[in-house]
Amino acid sequence: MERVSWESAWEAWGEATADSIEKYGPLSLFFYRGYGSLYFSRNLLVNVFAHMGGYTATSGSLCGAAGGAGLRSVFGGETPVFRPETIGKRSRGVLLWGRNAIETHVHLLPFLDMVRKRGGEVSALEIRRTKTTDYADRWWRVRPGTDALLALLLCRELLVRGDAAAGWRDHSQNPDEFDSMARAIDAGSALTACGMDQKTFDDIYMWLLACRPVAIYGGYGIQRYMSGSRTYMCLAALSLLLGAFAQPGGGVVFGKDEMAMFPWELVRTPPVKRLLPVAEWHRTDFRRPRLGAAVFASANPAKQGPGSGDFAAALKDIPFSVCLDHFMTETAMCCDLVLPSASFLEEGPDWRGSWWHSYLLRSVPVIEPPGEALPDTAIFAGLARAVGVSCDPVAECREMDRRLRSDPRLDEIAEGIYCFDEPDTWSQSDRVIRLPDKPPRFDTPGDGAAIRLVSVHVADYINGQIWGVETGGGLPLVRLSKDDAAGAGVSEGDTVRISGEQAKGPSLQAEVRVDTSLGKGYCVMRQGADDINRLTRARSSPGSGAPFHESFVRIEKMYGKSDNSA
Ligand SMILES: Nc1nc2c(c(=O)[nH]1)N[C@H]1C(S)=C(S)[C@@H](COP(=O)(O)OP(=O)(O)OC[C@H]3O[C@@H](n4cnc5c(=O)[nH]c(N)nc54)[C@H](O)[C@@H]3O)O[C@H]1N2
Ligand SMILES: Nc1nc2c(c(=O)[nH]1)N[C@H]1C(S)=C(S)[C@@H](COP(=O)(O)OP(=O)(O)OC[C@H]3O[C@@H](n4cnc5c(=O)[nH]c(N)nc54)[C@H](O)[C@@H]3O)O[C@H]1N2
Ligand SMILES: [Mo]
Repeated sequence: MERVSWESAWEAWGEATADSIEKYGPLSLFFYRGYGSLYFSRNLLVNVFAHMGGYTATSGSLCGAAGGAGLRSVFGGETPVFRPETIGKRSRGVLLWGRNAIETHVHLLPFLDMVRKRGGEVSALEIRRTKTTDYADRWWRVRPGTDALLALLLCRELLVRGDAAAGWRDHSQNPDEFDSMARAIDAGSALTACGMDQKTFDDIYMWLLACRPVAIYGGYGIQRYMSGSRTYMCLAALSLLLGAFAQPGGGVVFGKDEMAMFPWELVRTPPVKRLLPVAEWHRTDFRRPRLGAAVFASANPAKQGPGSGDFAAALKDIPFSVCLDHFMTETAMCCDLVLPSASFLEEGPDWRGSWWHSYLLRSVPVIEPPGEALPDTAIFAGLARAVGVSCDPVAECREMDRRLRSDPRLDEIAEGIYCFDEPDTWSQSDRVIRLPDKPPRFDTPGDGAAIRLVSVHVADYINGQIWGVETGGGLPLVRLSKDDAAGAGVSEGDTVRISGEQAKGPSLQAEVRVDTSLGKGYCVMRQGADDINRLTRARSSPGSGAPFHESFVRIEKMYGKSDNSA
């Protein structure tokens, strides 16, 4: 890396951009934007490319795209809203369905306390013991990737026993279709596929009946499977049968549109545009027609994207690449030009919505950016100048600020804090939704040598960011059930090699923890650990999601614990 001035950086970037357009057309400009920053102004950056004739961007997300798509398909394209206040005031039961709230979403705790103070209960459905299962009043274990099936089995039971909420049919476009589909499921083999015994199933069922209205608080892990969007459709169906829309406090909670109040009219429609699925854009077949200049902003796909081992090679095929970040990330290391971005405290006025509450924040700079760092809007304004297009994201951001400040729907309740009256979709008594019409495909657990790799979020990291976190310098840990540890001939403390499905594929070393709370056939590691995404497969699930957990690995012993210490 060589230090350059801003002027020469913009000049090089501008030249590469103009060159790419001339040789391969505007679709050769690639903009990969992640969620490192949720500032509204980030939506305006593409205007610079729209002025140049078009661009290629990514579809979906590495995060909640699959689940979100499932819920939108049920709600006719709309993202449903479930306000946390409704949980606190109205829900009697909260089922944390694969949501490790105590680890990743502690701001939910005051609302869970409110539920408990009113005599309600909190339960969890998990594939392992977590801080959240310890916190919950009770928890049940399900086999990874079978939640859609379990939800449908619960629907079937409600229908067969006549326990479904009165009037549920009035809230559905296709009640008959759903009813016969659910009843047709073979309960015995489906329960085996879910890795559950009848007693556990009955316990969940009775809890749901006793704790209505139930907020099913879904997680992100449960949608990192090929069935991810279907899982959320089935959770919505279960909520409906339990009485959602009849009484506030029941429904599915899973993020919401944090850009709901953004003035979308400020985003220019490009003459041409192409979307590549975010989880596998770097596969060769997706890069035709070719990409000539790529920009990565607020994202670290070289570490956080599935199949990350192929990222560097894909970039070698792109003549010019740029990364905007605060840090020298794995992605930045692969790029030709690295541009220092100001952080959220150093820029603005800018705005943010939220994926869970209904407030907007207007943020102003409180400190100067260090060194020569600039806000992303100013960095893109420099590119526009270098290419000679008249587009200024800094001015557009000011216009956005002006519009939002004068938006009559927003009420400033404290300095920089605005609230708006966001309707709670699940509490609307006139709602009609579309239920899933096909059962999820399911297999019965086999005893293949390869086991599923599930990676989970942890409080110590912020996604892929572990700057400043003490990792101890040791090997990453891999958690295995007793059976799988015995099957691989390893025990607690051993060092193992974990390799992907293909022979000679990438591998990494890890230290074994035997976790008696796990079922057979899967292992658990922390997401954000170095190289873990070399083992995950780059493919897309419906809704352009990233099914990280549909990856299988082989585990071989390298050294025993005592060899290690010796
Ligand atoms: N401190 C901190 N907070 C964070 C983050 C962070 O990195 N650090 N990341 C943020 C982001 S971007 C996200 S998306 C969220 C993620 O928040 P969560 O959804 O809570 O996190 P995950 O670990 O992805 O998944 C939650 C749980 O799902 C379980 N699970 C996996 N597969 C299955 C399954 O098939 N069925 C069931 N029932 N359970 C399953 C896992 O064991 C895991 O405990 O957290 C956010 N909050
Ligand atoms: N194996 C596995 N992989 C996963 C997951 C998993 O569970 N398992 N979880 C997935 C999930 S849920 C998510 S959300 C993704 C996260 O994937 P990414 O969004 O790619 O990951 P981050 O590490 O959060 O990277 C965001 C980057 O943005 C930078 N940044 C922050 N603010 C700004 C800004 O204002 N401007 C600019 N230019 N940069 C900024 C940060 O420094 C950081 O480097 O990871 C996914 N990857
Ligand atoms: Mo995420």
